[in-house]
Amino acid sequence: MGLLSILRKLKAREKEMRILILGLDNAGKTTILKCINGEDTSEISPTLGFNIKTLEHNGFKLNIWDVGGQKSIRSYWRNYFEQTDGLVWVVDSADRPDRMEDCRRELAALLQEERLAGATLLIFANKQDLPSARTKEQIAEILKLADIQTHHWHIESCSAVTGDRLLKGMDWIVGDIADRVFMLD
Ligand code: G3D
Repeated sequence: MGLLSILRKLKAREKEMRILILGLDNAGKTTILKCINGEDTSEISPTLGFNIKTLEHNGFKLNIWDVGGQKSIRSYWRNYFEQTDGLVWVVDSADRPDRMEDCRRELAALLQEERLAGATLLIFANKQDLPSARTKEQIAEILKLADIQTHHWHIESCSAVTGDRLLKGMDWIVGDIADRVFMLD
């Protein structure tokens, strides 16, 4: 048996997944993480370092890493790429046009990263409760998601304030990772 399949078997037994939450600062990453973890979302300070949360979802143990998105610390994202099963890319759907362009560029750069090559990608079009929020179809077009050939991807509209569709998105990413990583033996 190859080393890779042994590692997969070990991982399957633990049913553990490593998921990174990334996106520009202020996109709503920390609020999403707190919401899916069932915490009070009313008092959140901007992400300076990183948060790690471990939670159960559909029988899997998720280790979720939330790394800050300010421009000055984006270069540190790559320190967290190793062994990432899933990437959750959070978008402020009501953000300014120039920030949407930053968002497109940063995501495109991430998808070029060799260490993220195997990761499943979920895009959350967050802040749908705001009247000025773009639809997920508009976000998909701005981010040019249709061009992505290298990763399994899916976009879900959501609101971290109301909790709407967060679990639907998490179901999809956990299901896709489970199919890829745990069903190979
Ligand atoms: P980050 O971790 O990506 O940097 P945060 O983002 O989770 O800290 O959220 C940044 C701000 O956006 C917070 O507002 C937060 O309440 C708000 N926010 C997050 N998700 C939503 C959402 O779905 N809808 C709305 N309307 N706001 C959201 P403050 O005012 O605390 O800066």
